[in-house]
Amino acid sequence: MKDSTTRNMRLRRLLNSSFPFSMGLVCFALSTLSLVSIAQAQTEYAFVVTTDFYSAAYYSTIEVVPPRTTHINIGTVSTDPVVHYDPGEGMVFVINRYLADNIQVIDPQADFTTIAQYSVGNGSNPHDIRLASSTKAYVSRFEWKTLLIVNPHSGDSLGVIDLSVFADSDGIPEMDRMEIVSDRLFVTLNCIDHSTWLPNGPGKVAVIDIQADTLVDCDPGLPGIQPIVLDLPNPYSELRYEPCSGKLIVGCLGAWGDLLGGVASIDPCQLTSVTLVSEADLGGDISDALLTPQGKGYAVLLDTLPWPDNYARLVSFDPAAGNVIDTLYVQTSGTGSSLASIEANRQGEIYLCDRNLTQPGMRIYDASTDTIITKIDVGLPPFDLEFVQIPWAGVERISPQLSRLIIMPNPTSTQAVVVRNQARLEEGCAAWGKSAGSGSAKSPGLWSAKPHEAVEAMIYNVEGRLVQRLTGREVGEETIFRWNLEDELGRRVSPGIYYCRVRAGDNEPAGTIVVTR
Ligand SMILES: [Ca+2]
Ligand SMILES: [Ca+2]
Repeated sequence: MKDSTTRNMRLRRLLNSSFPFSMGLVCFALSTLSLVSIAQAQTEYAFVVTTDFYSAAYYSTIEVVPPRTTHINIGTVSTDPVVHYDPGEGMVFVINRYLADNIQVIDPQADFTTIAQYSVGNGSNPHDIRLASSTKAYVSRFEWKTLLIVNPHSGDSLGVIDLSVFADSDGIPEMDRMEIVSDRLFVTLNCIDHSTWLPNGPGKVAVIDIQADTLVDCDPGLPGIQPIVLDLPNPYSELRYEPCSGKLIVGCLGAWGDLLGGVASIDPCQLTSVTLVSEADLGGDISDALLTPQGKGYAVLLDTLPWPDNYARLVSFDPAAGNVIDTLYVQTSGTGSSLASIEANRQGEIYLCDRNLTQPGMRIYDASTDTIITKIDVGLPPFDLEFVQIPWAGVERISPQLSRLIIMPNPTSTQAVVVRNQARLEEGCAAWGKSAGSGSAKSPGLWSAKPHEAVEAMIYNVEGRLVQRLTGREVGEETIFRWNLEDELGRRVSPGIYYCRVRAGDNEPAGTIVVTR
């Protein structure tokens, strides 16, 4: 316990001293840049759930920066758990699935203790949770026809949304993983036969307006309300938003052994999908898949050879060419071993849950070379993980309407860039705008400022430190910010995630910025 107590004290000290965003503290913030690597070690973790699937299951943490200190078996979870981390709330949510049917809330800033746990319906088999705000969340329920709306902290029910209109012939759509992009919730529907577990038609994605809690019609040309219909059956993996391409990515399994699945890319603006790569291209059944910010794919596969000669492996792939680049690992330890989830972090590493029967652990790979860095013991076989960052001091929850901002190259200059907002789905990928006067409906959900009022944008790194301040330039009714990707000392920033906060009148909307190479 001494280690974790010390860690917590360090965290508290870091947070207490962390940079309220005022002019007077800019010099202080810059003078502490040399402490960034230490701060990272104290503030970023892999949160891992481990399970033997029948009698014991725990959660553990790995500090992301070497020496990768671990804290094993911090607390217990159910034997069928998956993890979601909400950066806005700074909370870990463990979805305790089959036969447990509850959500467990874990606070990273309270030494990763469980602070709440609530049922979401006996026999409902919850599969995922997403927060629309600090008081409203959605829980997908695999066995039931209705998606649950709850208070994410108390579990108080706020209602349900019926998805049975999208179900296959058994009446249950098998709702699975979710993601929110702007003001829309995307819910994968496996659409499998509930008795045979085989695909019963194509996979689907239900789209829900999180303001109105109603289904969005993805094909207005047809009568009734349509979901996004995938080209592939059984969307099985985690549903991940890839901010650089602005697409949602999901691995589709089809059936085990059929090679009819693949990786689907979903456009959350156009409400369409395409197949990036097929199971036949990759040569195995897909159980997980992701894209890195550099556009490289990773997938966990299982050979289609008959048992006991079928082995799991991790491969990297080129989504543009549709072929395997490298095989990073092949599990050869035989019966009972498997590979579970993968996750990428902003340090350019891929974590792989290795459920080797005799030597389980977390395998960590360098995505630039596709070589292993290390394997770490986390106790029982790991099953799922999320990367946890302590919230950046002073930056409030990201406004849902401004949740995704992308730095786009400016065609007239190789250095200058424009901050653009991809969140306003109704207007496509328009530039950040402000309304011409307070209360104008021109740009709902953005901000209002008087004409010609100075509008400032502040760029922060993930530690909450001010990196740069920008003055907006009015172009018609829009304000354009240009950032040359340098900090206030003129040094180019490294690729990664940054947070932008706009100061305009009384409003301070904030959003995420992804800087690519
Ligand atoms: Ca079904
Ligand atoms: Ca398959």
